Amino acid sequence: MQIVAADVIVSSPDRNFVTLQITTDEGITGLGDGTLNGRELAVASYLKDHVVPLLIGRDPHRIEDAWQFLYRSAYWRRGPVTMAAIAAVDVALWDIKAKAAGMPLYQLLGGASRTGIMAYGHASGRDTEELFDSIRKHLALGYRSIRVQTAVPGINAVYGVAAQPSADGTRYDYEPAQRTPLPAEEDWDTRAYLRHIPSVFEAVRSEFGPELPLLHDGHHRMTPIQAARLGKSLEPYDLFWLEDCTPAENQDALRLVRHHTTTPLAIGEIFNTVWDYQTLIQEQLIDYVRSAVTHTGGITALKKILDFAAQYQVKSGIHGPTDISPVGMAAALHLDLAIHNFGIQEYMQHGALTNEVFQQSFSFEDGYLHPGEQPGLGVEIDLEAAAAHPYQAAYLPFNRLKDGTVHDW
Ligand code: GCO
Ligand code: MG
Repeated sequence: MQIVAADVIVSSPDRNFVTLQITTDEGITGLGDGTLNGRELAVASYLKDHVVPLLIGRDPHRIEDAWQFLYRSAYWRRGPVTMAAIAAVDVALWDIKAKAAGMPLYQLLGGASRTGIMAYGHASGRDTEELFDSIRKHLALGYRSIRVQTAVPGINAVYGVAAQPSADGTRYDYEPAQRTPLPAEEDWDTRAYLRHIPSVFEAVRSEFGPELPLLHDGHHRMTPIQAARLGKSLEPYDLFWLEDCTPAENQDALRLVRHHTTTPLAIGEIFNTVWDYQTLIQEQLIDYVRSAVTHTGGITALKKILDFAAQYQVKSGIHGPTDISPVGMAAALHLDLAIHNFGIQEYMQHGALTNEVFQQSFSFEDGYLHPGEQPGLGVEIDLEAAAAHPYQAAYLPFNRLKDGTVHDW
């Protein structure tokens, strides 16, 4: 088999997506996701201008070789743009291989290790009442694990809270990237946040009881000692995990957090290779790997990271916000089903327009996802529907402190 074409499709149904479609001389096509929120066109150009010409004529079955070739021949290694582009190729090749084998992709990754994939959804509210309603709504949708984010008194707009006014005054509802010519400016106050959050979890536990797995995302905003304090103050509420408590470019920072708290820690949605995890995994400083297939060089690379993590009892918690396309989500679901050290899968749910562009065969029942039994990933793209929603510039927001200093968002 030979690759005869590779097309980069940038579409914006409910939001922007970068999709790679690889076509073979046998007529089998494969899809890969290269969406990098707020920087989509950089990946599209990397693929179109620098990668597609290298793919034509290659044997699509040689996935490991393609991965090593794209990673090493560029000379400039790692980084989110490069690794998202490699991921798009890698996942498209896995899709082709599984379609050629006539099997759902998870079968090629070792077969199912479980019957379903536990998923968590995003509940949020501006106050306790709204938060409780949101949790009840998620339970009614079938979620059995819930991430909890709330507004903080004294802060105007906080990451993760739907229904709050965003920086331009409209509702969030909750898609953080906004179709605006400039990134929206939000505000932040770590002391106010640290004072408020424990009371939120106390209220949620007393309303919903001790069983419900609860998660929380700190979104990179704390220093190590602040994160340590938060972890410690949340211990009575038995969190499933505290996510991205610090910006983890400096892996050593997590050692300090870990020494102070038994709250489980998850990190890595903005990491892109195993090298970002080396200390964190080897020293067991974290409990969950948050990387997406899409941002970590694809199934080939994320499977290796998770196999490495398994030696240290570190589990998966694959990133699944709306900026991972249905193609990237499907890739995650096949991996989730196959690996032994599965932890949980984030599942935020795409909008109706996105589901028109991407036909999917996964299911979500009683809190569990399953990728389905279609050969390959189980996702097809409707090119006409995609073309009807051309790219629209959109940016993630950013934060400033009260004195105007730019802070992590
Ligand atoms: C999460 C993430 C997302 C990111 C988004 C940025 O835990 O799902 O933090 O909400 O903010 O993916 O593109
Ligand atoms: Mg996160």
